[in-house]
Amino acid sequence: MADGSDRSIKLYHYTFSPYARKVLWYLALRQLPYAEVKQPPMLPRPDREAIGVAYRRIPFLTVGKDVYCDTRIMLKKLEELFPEGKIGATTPDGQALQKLLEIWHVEAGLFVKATQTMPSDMPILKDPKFAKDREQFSGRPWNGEMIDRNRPEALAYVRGAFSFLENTLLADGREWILKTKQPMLADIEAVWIVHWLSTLKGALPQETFSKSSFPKVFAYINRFDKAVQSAKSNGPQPTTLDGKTAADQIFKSGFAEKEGAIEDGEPQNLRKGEQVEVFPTDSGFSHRDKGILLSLNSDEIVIGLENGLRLHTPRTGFRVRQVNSKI
Ligand SMILES: N[C@@H](CCC(=O)N[C@@H](CS)C(=O)NCC(=O)O)C(=O)O
Repeated sequence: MADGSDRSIKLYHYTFSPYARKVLWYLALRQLPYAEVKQPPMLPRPDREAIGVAYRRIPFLTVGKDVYCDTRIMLKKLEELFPEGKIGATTPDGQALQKLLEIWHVEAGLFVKATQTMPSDMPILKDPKFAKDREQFSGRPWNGEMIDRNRPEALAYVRGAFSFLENTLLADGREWILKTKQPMLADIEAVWIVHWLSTLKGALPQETFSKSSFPKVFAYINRFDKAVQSAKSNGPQPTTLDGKTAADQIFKSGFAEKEGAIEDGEPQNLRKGEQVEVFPTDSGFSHRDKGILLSLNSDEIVIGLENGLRLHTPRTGFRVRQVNSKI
């Protein structure tokens, strides 16, 4: 299947990752069959090394021999590769809202603020190994004093987000963001942070985030949860693979996609076939994948790894440049 038609999905993740949940919910709502390759919450992650991927963040997804890093590219590709019954917005207004919700959560910083609502006495935050791992990941100091200092501002920011959903998008009593009959991708983009925080013990003080202050948001979270649970129980159950079996299968697979090209009008002066490195610029930036540039456009960067796999990332929030370039 070298023609771009392999459709076997594997999700590398750990279940308490809120980013991973976005993809798990998507797969459940779409009732797509997939395998899970469970990962530890911190490095080392030998399963990732086994397929030659330097990108350290969780989750990442493979479809055949194509590796997708970052949930934004995963959801976009799952929509494209499995178009029948897709749940992405179909009108320009809906697409704009879906995209702006994604940008608000990821690139405009709601996720980072949400992580700062965790109180410093949470057991995992007290583990020195975890602290060291996350310092390396974020490039910022990670200790109790810093966590306590950032928390009030983060709570104010997150309260603003609850208030925004309560008083704008959900204000007219709609069930789903795009007024559809079922939850769509726009709902995944709208709900994942408030859902995550509502389940994270100790993150949201009850006096500020009560069900009576934000009745519509809490009802929406609950409604979404039920819809996912029902889709899960009616859909295919995921299989679980160990890293070695997953790697063996991936190397034997075909590609999910045909090879792309450099888009006309591409502003960076990079040529197809040259050696580049690709890495995220917001976190996990010291883990850099190197390979041959295959395709570049405003949505996506694709490189060919030495081991034959293709690695895809979104264009925004990532840097692609010649290896050893100072730019
Ligand atoms: N923009 C990325 C962010 C992914 C991310 O930050 N994931 C967190 C887990 S929720 C992570 O990788 N944390 C560090 C780690 O587990 O190594 C995405 O959409 O996938």
